[in-house]
Amino acid sequence: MREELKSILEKAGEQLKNAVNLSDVEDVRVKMLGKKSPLTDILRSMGKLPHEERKALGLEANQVRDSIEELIQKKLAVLRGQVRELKFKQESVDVTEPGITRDLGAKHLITQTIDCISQIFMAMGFSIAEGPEVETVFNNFDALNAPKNHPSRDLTDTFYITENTLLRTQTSPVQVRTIMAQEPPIKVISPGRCFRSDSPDATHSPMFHQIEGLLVDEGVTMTDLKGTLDVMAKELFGKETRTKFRPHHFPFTEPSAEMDVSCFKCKGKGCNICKGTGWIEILGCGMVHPNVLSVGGIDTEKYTGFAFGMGVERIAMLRYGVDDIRLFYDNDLRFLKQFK
Ligand code: 2NM
Repeated sequence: MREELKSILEKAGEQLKNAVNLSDVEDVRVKMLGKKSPLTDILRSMGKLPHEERKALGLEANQVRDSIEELIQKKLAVLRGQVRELKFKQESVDVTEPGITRDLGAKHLITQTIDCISQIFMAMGFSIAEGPEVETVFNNFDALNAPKNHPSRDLTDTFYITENTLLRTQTSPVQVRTIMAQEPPIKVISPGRCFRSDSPDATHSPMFHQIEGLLVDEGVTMTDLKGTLDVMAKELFGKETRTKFRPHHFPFTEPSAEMDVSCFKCKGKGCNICKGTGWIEILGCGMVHPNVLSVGGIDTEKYTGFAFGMGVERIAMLRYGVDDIRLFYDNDLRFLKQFK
């Protein structure tokens, strides 16, 4: 029987060596340690043996059983390791493989320009005010001190919806709403879409964007206006940019001015961008007319204010070297993708 035990252990070792998966190992366990295995037969038949022999053989049979169990556990560990490794291989990602590049969208050039200018003014403490694109004639013209016969009111220049409503021709009606709703100090800018009945050409579009600004407080003067807009010009076109104010006329400001910046391309020497003058006109501005402040019930003896307005498209064209305003609205991806 000792021989038999030895051969059982050898057989189990042999079979385990040939096992290739977990179920093979389970088969070996049933065959070699199960109820119908030769080893169980031996253990069962030992009852008939004399006491001493039974003890010695029992010990050996148990050792064989433990050894087989140990071999099974070792084999299981090896197989489970192989299974895990296979799974790792199947699930692993080759990080050196080239990625799938997706065509990302981007903000429109006009939106980028508005964001940039808004950022400059927000850094100086201005907040953003918005209003409707369909406005009242009162907010768009009357409240802004525009004479009843002012040419900008003409049907040929303005898109009227009814006798009393129109598509705003500037974003100043937003400042009018602000004046009527708030007490000084007021410090807002209003970026937004405007409409004028213009035939499209390289510099005109019937839909365009403006950013206007308004500051009302005690003791506000023209120097505050010049200082604020000079900061903006330097942020927008570079630290070395100089500014110059020329007298002008608007119904809603008195005095009024236009601001030029020194040409960022030729630094003032004269080139194609500044048409040889060294200067580029970028906005209109002035001290808010008392008639406008009065619309909001603001005490014009106590408060003064400055205001300014600029065309976003014009600034975007200068900044990005675009020579035709229509390119912004053609939705040609070959143009739009250049500025991602
Ligand atoms: C400009 C030029 C000068 C302006 C005035 C106002 C208001 F509502 F406060 F009176 N908002 N914007 C203004 C002043 C706009 O655009 C060329």
